[in-house]
Amino acid sequence: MFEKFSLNKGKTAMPKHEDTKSISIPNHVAIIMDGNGRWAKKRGLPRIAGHREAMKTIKRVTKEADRLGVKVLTLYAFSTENWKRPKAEVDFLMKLPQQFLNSYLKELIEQNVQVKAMGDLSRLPTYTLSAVNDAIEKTKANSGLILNFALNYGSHAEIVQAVKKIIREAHSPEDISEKMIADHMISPALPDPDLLIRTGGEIRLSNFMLWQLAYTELYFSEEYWPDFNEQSLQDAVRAFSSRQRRFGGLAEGSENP
Ligand code: V07
Repeated sequence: MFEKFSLNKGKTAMPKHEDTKSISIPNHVAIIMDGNGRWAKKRGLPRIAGHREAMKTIKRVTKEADRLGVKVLTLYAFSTENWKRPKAEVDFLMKLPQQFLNSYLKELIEQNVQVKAMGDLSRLPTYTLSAVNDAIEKTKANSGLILNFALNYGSHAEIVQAVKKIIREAHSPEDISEKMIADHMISPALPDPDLLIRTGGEIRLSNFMLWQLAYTELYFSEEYWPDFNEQSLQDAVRAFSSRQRRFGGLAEGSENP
């Protein structure tokens, strides 16, 4: 279902824009968009108000990531653990892809953005799945930023699914390699993230892309996701860039692995 493509793998891009000319831009940025409920609570609003605001942030950050020259933006929209939330909240969340796309798909198409999704999409309600598939279909010929939504995604589930696939293909143990495991992941054939951002102040990965984050720079922000803006993304990219500069001379993992 997902096409393969090569994206300057392992290297980072030169920035598209003047104001970030001398910094190295991560090709693939993945984001755990946390703090939406707390953002709402702080304002005396219901949690769902935070989720709604979160969609505006996605729009803002997608534009800025594209402007900076990021090639892939992966967003953790719904985890396999999120089903445990109150039913009313889950029902609300499942309507968000459709709402988001109703308001923004036209703009995404104009921006040449390519929408993708990763996760166990088969468990999503039909209306959610059709909205997502429609966006994937309508943007598949676009050649700009890839906006990849992790939906009903969990890293452990992804690894279990990869192992099942490999066993079904009846490989012998000697054939198993890191590449084979990587090739059987459900995540589309994207390069591994160069930078992971988690907003909302928690310092953990919460079952997100564990295999793919092995060498990724991690950046944790105290800001709640609805407060995250263009400047916040630039700050994260600058932090990434200065780490690249400091460790750039060393082969990956050659020191303090
Ligand atoms: C969701 C807003 C972002 C913060 C995290 C939780 C709530 C956008 C989407 C989406 C997904 C697929 C797609 C287009 C948009 C989304 C869910 C939750 C379930 F093709 N935001 N968002 N999906 N939230």
